[in-house]
Amino acid sequence: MEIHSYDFALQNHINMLTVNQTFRKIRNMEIRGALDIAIVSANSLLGVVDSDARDTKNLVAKLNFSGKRLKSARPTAVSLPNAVDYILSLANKNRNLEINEFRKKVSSGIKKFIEEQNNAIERIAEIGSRLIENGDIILTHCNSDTVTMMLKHAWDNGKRIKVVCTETRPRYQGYITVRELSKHGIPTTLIIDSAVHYAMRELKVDKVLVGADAVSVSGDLINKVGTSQIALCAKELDIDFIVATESIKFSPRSIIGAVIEIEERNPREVVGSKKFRGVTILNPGFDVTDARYIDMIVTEYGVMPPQAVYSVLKEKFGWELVEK
Ligand code: RUB
Repeated sequence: MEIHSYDFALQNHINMLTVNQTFRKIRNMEIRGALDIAIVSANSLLGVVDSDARDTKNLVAKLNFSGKRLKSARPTAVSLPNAVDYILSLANKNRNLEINEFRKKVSSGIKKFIEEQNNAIERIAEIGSRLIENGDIILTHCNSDTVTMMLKHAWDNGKRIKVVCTETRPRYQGYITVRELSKHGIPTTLIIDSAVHYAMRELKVDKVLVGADAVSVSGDLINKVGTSQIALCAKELDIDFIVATESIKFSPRSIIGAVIEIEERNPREVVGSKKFRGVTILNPGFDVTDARYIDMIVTEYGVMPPQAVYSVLKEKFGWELVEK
C-alpha cells in the first residue's frame, strides 16, 4: 500500500519563505507541530545559502545569525534547534570551501536533511500501523502529523479503526485532527479534554497514540499540555500508551543535563478579554510525561522502549555534543 506523501501538508508553506517570514509564521502558529517547524526552518535556510554574500565567511555568519533567530521562534520542540544546529554544523565544517562550492555542498546537505525527515515520518507510519489492530479504538491528543499519517496508513491497509480526539484547549488543534481523519473516512469522535477518563472507559479505548515535541535522554516525553494526564488515565485503565516520533525530536542536550523549556503562552488564549481581578492565569503549552507511563516509542528506526532513547541519542547526535 502506497503511503501518502508527507510533503503535501507543507507545500503551501515551503515555497521559499524567508527566514523572517518563517520566524513569524512559527511564532503565530500558522506553521506548527514539531516536524513542520523543523522542516520549514531548514527550508528557509536554503534561501540564506543562495543569498548574496561577500565570501564564505560572510555566508556562514549570515547562516549563524538566521539560525539563532529561527531557534528563538518557539522554545519547546527540540526538532527546531536540532534541525538548525545540524545545518550550522554542516556550514561550519565546510567554511573553508570557496563560496560556490560551499553553496553546493550545504544546499545539498539541507535538501538531504529534509528528505530524511519526509522518509522518517513515512517509515513511522508504516511501522506504527502494524501495531494497530483491526477494530481498535484509538485516543489521540492535539494534532500530530506523525500520528495522523500512521492512522491513515492503518485505515488504508484495511484496519477498521475508530479514533477519539480531544479538543485540545485552548488552541483546539484537535479540530484539525478530527477534520483530517474524518475527511479520510475514519470514524472520529470529538471529546472535551476533561472527558478523557470517561471516554476511555465508556468507549473502551484500546490504545492511546500521541506525537512528541521532545523526548529526553531518560525517555520522558514533552508533548501538548494534557498529554501527561492522559498517560495517567491510560496507566490506571491498563491501556497501551504509544508515542510516535521522528528521532529529530530527541534532545541531545538533555544528555548534558539541559532542561527542556516548557512554553508559557499568552493568558488571553485561556480567558480571551475577560478580566479576573487578582487571578493568575497559567497557560503552559506542553507538559512532561514520565517514561514509566510510556509503553512504546515508534521511531523511523523501529519500535523501542523509552529506555532506548539514550542509545539513539549517542549514535545520532555525536556532532551536536562535539559542537557545543
Ligand atoms: C503540537 C504538538 C504535537 C507535536 C507532534 O503542538 O504537541 O503533538 O508537535 O506533532 P503545537 P508532529 O500545536 O503547539 O505546535 O507529529 O506534527 O511533529
